[in-house]
Amino acid sequence: MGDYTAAAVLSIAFQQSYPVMDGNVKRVMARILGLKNLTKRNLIRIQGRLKKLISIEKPGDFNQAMMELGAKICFPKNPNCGKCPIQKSCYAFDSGSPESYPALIKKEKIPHYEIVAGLIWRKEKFYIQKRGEKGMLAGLWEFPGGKVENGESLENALRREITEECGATPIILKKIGAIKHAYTHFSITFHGYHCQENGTPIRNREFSKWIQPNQIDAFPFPKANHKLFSLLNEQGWDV
Ligand code: DGT
Repeated sequence: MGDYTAAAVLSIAFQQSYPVMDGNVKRVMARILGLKNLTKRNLIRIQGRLKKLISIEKPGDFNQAMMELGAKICFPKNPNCGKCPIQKSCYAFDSGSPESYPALIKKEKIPHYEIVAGLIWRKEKFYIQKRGEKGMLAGLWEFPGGKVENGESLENALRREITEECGATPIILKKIGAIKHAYTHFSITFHGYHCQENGTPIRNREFSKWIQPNQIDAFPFPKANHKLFSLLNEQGWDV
């Protein structure tokens, strides 16, 4: 049981003076005390203050009131200070800029890419290639493909990428599916396709192989590819 649930149960069901510290209560207290950042130290200060404030007779009511104050009046944006019963004891209200307490943590926006990649079949085998030893997903095996450019259709992007990488344009047979994956610095939607050679054999490179589905475990692939393998295991690998 987490601290939050434990405090809620102890105070509401057993009338014990444990202050609840959910997100709403932390915000309300940060505003009352004028705390800009919810650092560990400030959270300890908040807890200390709540322990002093909490009603001995009705700790459950106190906790519920604090949580509701946060949920119904002391909103993260546009708090309804006019309706707040403790407006007079609030540092943030006094400051004229209640929203600045606590300061909102700006989430860094990470880019999202649409990625297309193809399993190019030659009889019962498909083509894989090894990524370079430097950079993202270094040394892992992958299917030829890459990022879709602005305004480009998925299938055109797939034909373009494979032609660039393998020196031959494939025939696109069927879409396997799309899966989402988040890396630390960007996220992708990965569209996988069954493809086949179009007369011209695709160019083998130093680090490329033709393998069967039952060999995939022998080659390390990026996480996104494992999600694609799960799809293929469900729907069957054959086209
Ligand atoms: P770049 O173009 O310098 O950004 O180089 P890459 O290879 O990192 O990027 P690109 O354009 O090939 O984009 C593919 C992204 O998708 C890359 O971040 C790796 C990831 N990925 C995961 N699995 C696969 C796969 O099977 N094939 C391909 N081509 N990319 C995959």
